[in-house]
Amino acid sequence: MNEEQRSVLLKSSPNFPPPKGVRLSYGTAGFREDATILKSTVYRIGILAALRSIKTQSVIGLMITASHNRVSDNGVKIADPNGGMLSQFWEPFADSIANASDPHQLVLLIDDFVRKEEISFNGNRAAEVLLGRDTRPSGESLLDAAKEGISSIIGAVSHDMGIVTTPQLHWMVRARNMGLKSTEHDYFQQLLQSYRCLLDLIPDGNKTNKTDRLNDKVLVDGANGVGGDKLEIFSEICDGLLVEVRNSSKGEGILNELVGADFVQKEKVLPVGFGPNDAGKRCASFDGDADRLVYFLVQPGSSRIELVDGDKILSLFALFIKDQLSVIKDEGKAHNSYQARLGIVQTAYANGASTSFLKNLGLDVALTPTGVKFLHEKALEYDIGIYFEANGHGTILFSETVLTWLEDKNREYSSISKDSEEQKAVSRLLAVSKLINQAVGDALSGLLLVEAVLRHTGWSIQKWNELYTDLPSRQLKVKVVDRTSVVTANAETVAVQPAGIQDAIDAQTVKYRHGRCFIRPSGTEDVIRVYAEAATQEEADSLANSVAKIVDQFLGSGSCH
Ligand code: 16G
Ligand code: MG
Repeated sequence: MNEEQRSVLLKSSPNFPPPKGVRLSYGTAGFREDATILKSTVYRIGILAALRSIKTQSVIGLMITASHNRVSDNGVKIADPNGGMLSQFWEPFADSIANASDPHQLVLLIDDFVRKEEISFNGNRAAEVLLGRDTRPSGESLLDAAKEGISSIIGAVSHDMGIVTTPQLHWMVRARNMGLKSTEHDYFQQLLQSYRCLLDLIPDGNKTNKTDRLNDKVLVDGANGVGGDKLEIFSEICDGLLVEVRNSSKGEGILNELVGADFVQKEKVLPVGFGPNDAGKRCASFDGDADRLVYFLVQPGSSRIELVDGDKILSLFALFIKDQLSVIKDEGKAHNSYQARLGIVQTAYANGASTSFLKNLGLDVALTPTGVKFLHEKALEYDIGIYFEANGHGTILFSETVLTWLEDKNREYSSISKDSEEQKAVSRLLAVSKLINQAVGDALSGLLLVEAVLRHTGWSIQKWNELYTDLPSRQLKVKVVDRTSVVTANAETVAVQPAGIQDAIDAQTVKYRHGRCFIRPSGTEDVIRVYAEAATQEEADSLANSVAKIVDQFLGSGSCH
């Protein structure tokens, strides 16, 4: 780093002093804190984004959001050149600069890192960062801090994409780096065309007339955030989609307060804006930055809901993709030995009933630790990798190889068997690869794919929900002195530290029918999480409680929730 660069950094950084007495951490998905203490962090992550852009010689994304957290929080995360999460190798650098106590220490850390990573400032290669933010009121001033950080790296420029969903920003970064059209308009057009393509290919027997469809709209809870707003814009240009958005950011409600995918999934109660009149209807919920999607059904005469979670969405998608692949496979056997490898990726939180269902379909199911970056990485190992967390984060990834194969097949069928079932299956899979966000899980595109698949199969949400019955489960969190003293292995299914704790957990678990239980340190809160599953709700509750007590005994005093 030359003198000029050093002095630019030394000049701007004193305007962004770090908060005192707080240890900041990039965590599972970026920094998240009370918005009032985040300016210095966002400024510093702006610097990181510019450096990452120089290093990768690509466009990088910087998103200001705290997802499903309360409105007074905010956060910042980075989208890498392929539209995925920031490389884990850069996370320690993010942590260290966020916590640098003064400008000199900050510049020292940057200098060191730049040298180690061999980031070259020569050649005037400009860094380019796309900026996005959700609807939080604190977003605007944090955006300014990000811009300051970016522009304190000489030659770096930022482009403000405005208020967007997290997946939109990831999509834009990926598209830019692939040399594709990358505006919000382009995003909507891609969704529109691929969604229409899937509707055009619905088997004749399942095509519904317009009157039937009018009675079959999907009701969407937008968490009082950006996702509902974008869905409203989209539904205006998409006449094939019948949707009623509730809880958009323009209403009176507060972001994520008693609404949104996280609330619905964790509490299993109706979000604000939904009531008894919605009983039996197909409802969906986004989280605050629209990268999570769950569906639900309103129970007659009750505030409880029947949750149709990420596992069920995954199962619906897996069935659909598997069916399409089987049509193509049969045709191709004689002269083409290629078989697309379809893989499913879940975490230990996936309901055991979903995993059994998927395995019974003959599918390959892999488990990874919690957090999109782990699932995404694993899904990339397949030709078509479908990943979902139960909480509604997920997408379907198509490899270059499978896309080329599908394009070839499409050409082949066009000349020998146009409009055959085989060609339709190929076209459907190509449409899915364009509809579903290839960068990261996306509630809006996920919703469109669910809607298209339900219309394709002619299924109601009730029928979909009956694919399998969830095993009763319970999640608890236990406050402990030091959550890092729990170390897990085998995709968080085994606690290897503290010594002896897993044996104690196992001794409880075996007492319960269909018992399954694991503990893990949260990546976003200072707690140990407990997950338990068993044949009845009482048993799941009892197992979770007894394991929470074990955690408390092993890890010192705390309280269970
Ligand atoms: C973050 C993760 C999510 C994970 C959750 C777990 C992303 C984009 N988000 O929200 O995947 O399920 O953290 O939280 O990776 P926990 O570690 O507090 O249980
Ligand atoms: Mg989110």
